[in-house]
Amino acid sequence: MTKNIELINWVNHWKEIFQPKNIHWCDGSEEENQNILDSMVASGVAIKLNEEKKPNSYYFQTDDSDVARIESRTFICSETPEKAGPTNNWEDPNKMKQEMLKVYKGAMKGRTMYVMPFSMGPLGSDKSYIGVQITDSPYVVVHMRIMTRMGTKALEVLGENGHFIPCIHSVGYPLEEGQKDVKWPCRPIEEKYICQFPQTKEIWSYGSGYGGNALLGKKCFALRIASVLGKEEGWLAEHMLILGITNPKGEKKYIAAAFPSACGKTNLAMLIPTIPGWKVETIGDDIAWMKFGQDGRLWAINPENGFFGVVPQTSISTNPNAYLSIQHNTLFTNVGLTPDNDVWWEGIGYECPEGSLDWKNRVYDKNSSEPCAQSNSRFTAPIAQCPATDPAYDETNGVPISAILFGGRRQTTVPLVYEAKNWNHGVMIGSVIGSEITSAVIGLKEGELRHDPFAMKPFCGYNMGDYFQHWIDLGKKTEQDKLPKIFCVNWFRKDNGKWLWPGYGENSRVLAYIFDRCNNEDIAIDSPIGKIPKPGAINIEGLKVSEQDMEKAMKIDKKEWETEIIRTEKFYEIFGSHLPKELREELQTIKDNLK
Ligand code: SAT
Ligand code: MN
Repeated sequence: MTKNIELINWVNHWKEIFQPKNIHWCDGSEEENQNILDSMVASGVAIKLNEEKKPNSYYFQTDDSDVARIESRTFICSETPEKAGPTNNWEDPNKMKQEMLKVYKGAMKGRTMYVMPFSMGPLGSDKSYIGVQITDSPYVVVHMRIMTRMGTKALEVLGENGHFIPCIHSVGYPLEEGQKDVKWPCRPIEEKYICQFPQTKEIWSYGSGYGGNALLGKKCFALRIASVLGKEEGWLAEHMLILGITNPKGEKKYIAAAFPSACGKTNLAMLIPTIPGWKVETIGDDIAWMKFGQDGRLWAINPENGFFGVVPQTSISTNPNAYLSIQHNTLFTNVGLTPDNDVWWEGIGYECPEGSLDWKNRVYDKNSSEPCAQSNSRFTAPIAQCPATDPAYDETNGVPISAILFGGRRQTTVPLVYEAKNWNHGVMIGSVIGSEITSAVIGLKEGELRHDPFAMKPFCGYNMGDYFQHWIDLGKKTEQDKLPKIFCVNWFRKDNGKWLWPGYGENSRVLAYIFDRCNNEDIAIDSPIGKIPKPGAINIEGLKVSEQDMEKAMKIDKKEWETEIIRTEKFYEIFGSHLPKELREELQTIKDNLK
């Protein structure tokens, strides 16, 4: 086991509070994993899928109240509300701890308390961090084993004197003597807590067993807490995919990209280029940690070791690499189950077999208005088994980033691609990304823009205005030509209700343009909002996109941009004095350019 006194004391401390039946130190081995899976199958929590169709894969259904991250129950417990900023829920750290200790007391009675040491990032990398999560959920253990480097090896990296990020988790469902367990123990929504303590770098979670609420290495650690570490230590923890792209000459570059949810981040990370001779490989589909290297460039690692992806609409045609990644060694949650113990979901590419069960375990009725797979149903699979995995995904140094992309789902205004004139301008672009509301959302009108700065709105562990400032400040730490170039992309522009750009694999054409710009090829021209491709610079050979459509996809409409600027000014108001003056200046420049 471990000689790390801090860890031993910490585990003993929580044992007293949680009062579990026993303690299990996770070694992360194949054998341990199989034992835990077998016991979940025996108790009816998991179903082993058809060994011929989905070898070594398992199926889970959650409680109705436990199907997604719950932002209303996610708290940033900084010393003051100002430190959490206008985009976070703030709670007083001491008050919150008192409140949670009440529910934590005895919360693991009748259950096993698992202790999971894990590394976010390649084992032993100077860009990685060690965490230890305590949990009473075996579901969480088998998921953390895929999503992180979990077990003895992480404990070895921690060593005798190493420090770890403490992550506390309980589903909040103690079992009294003789009490029968339920299939998915958790608490009702209003009794769940997902708390980050930025000052002490702790994570306390209670009442949920699902996704980012419970797999604490992911959003809680790798984004909310890591963003604070990054601010303090001079690096970036971002909600970004990382991909490698190779041109026909064999030259390779790496790109990181941030998009709000439901904009196809996993699809872009695993894209199969349609243009001959180009190759895209995946380093990660969700999170990037970026630090300056000795050479003054930004180097990125993916702190995760697996994919936790949305299942519906994943098929061999929409995302072949994702589809092939989840044919074995995969955990499925809240999808449909076929009579021969295979999985099914909307958009899988074939009819639902008769007699399948939906995610609520009812026989699926094709005529029902409810889907068979829950809309946020997930697959969990190791990165290494994606056919397009980049060999550098486990590289301790990470990969040098040449370009950063920001995007959103915008039907109007934003062209297919444009380039920031400089770093600060790029920071401005990242600060105002968002998606238009497509169907009515409570409190927002259709067509209204929902801002999601840097796609970090639910994931920034401190004041978002200070986060913008951190980005600005980092841009001063190296020579300008060593910084990644920043681009804005929009695959979703429409004309008369019809998409102007085909998207998916064809996005490789835009990536190829970006690649060539990173080699400073003379293929861009100035526009009021940034640099745009010269006519013909994006290869549309063999596409059904006409020159006129291309013009519309690239159009910069003065009226639309005036509206955009008014929206931005209004949005910036919420940050008050925390908004960097550089962002106001960049906005003013665009305003002047449009005159
Ligand atoms: O549940 S997660 O936070 O891991 C996934 C997501 O919401 O992006
Ligand atoms: Mn995400």
